[in-house]
Amino acid sequence: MRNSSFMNCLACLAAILLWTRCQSKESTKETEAKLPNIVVIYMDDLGYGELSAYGATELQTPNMDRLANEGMKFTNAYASSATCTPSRYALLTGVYPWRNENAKILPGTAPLLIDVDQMTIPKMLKTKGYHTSIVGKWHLGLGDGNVDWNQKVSPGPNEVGFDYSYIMAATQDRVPTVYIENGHVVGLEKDDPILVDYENNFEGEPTGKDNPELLKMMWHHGHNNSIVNGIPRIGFMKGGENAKWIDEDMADEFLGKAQDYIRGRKNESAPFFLYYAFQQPHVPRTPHPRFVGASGMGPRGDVILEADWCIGEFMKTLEDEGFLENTLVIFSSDNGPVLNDGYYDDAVEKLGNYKPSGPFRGGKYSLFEGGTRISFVTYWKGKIKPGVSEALVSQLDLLTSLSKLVGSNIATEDSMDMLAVLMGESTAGREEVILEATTRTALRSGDYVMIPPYEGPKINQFVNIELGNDSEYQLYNIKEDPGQNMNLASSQPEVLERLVKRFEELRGG
Ligand code: NG6
Ligand code: CA
Repeated sequence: MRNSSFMNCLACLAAILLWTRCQSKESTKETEAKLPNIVVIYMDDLGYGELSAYGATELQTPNMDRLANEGMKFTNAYASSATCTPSRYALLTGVYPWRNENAKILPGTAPLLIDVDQMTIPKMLKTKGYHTSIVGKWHLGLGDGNVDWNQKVSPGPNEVGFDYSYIMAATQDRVPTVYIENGHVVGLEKDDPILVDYENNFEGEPTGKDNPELLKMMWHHGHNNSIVNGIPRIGFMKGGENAKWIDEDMADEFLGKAQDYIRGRKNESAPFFLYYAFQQPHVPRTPHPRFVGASGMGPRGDVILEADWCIGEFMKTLEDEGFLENTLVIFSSDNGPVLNDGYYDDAVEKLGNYKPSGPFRGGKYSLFEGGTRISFVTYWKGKIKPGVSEALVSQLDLLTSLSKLVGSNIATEDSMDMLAVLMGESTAGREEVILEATTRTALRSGDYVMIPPYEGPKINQFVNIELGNDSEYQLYNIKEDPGQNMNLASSQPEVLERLVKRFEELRGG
């Protein structure tokens, strides 16, 4: 009798313990469930003025517009650099690219630029239980600089925080022209290994330079090495026939992978992070036949419409899977626009009155505003009220701001907590930010931009873009003079002196 009541008691105790454990498990699950999913949609070379929501008159971008008009549209937001690799490095790590001397446009054979011990957005999110993924353009180097593309390619995105990766290694115009899924070249056949070299061609292989008769797209400058799908590329590649991507299918391929990823998260309790890095409108511009001629502006306009369509389809998937109200979507671009970036594709000829940089001077590669001032939108249905924000923000700030959003205290020195600003709850943006273009830097402070003297050409003749170089200091009030036409360096010497001093402090530190 006594024995059995003791047993009863024990059973009771066990039940209570079990119940409390379940309860606490439930409550962790609940807190986890409250963390939002996060999607970063990142365009490649899309200028400030290319969304109708940002003033484009010749192109209609209804899906990008929907994000901008139903979310918070930023008019004073910057990419961290006027080219791709440094911008992407800063976006993911929250570190200014000029702190890392290797953060410049990388060849397809470059080693991984991000240190495997370095903090990144996906790593930070993983400390809070996120599942993380990248689909699209990487361009941050892979491996140790001596990659065998026929083995697992590592370290890469999976070693710096991404649980899943489906990427192109560098750019659409650089070899290797293959997709890589979690370190493995997709579709590679054992008896047709891939060889890649950026210095020397492989014997007997045709090139854009020597075999123009094989080309369906002509090169203008650079881009005259190996030919893939009739398009001459940067770098030499041999083999891997079955693995080579079809350029015109790339948008659909990445969209499909992004959608598959979202659908696969449906029955998972962990929140997710997706970095969806588009390849458009970077060269070579290869719209799917569905979009050929759609813009009336040639392939460059067509691929922007194609990307816009992809964004619409992607957002539909988020909605269909029930994620829309619990997902923060951030839309932006890695650097400003360029028309002729190395191929003859009518981008210049069919431009008409269209202004890819919007009201700004310069474009990709430039220290003028057109290089780094980009469209930047935060969208979260039911959470972020539609509006326009003039607050100064940088893509650098995402790491610390998202960290705040998910209740982590991870932060970097360069990345500022702009969460309230991104959520549209505050207009208190940054006071200053350093701008970068191909290793040259300038300072934006308040309404002013100061560009120190730089040697070198004023214009890059190939791409026909003003680079911002001058033998004198340049000072502009970009609120009053967004086109940077009036150099105030001599009429406002006190402002110039203050900005130069601050710039030197920041750069020296
Ligand atoms: C340049 C290429 C340009 C583009 C750029 C990278 C030449 C002459 N030009 O070197 O076409 O590929 O690199 O663009 O090769 S980015 O957006 O990825 O930074
Ligand atoms: Ca780019």
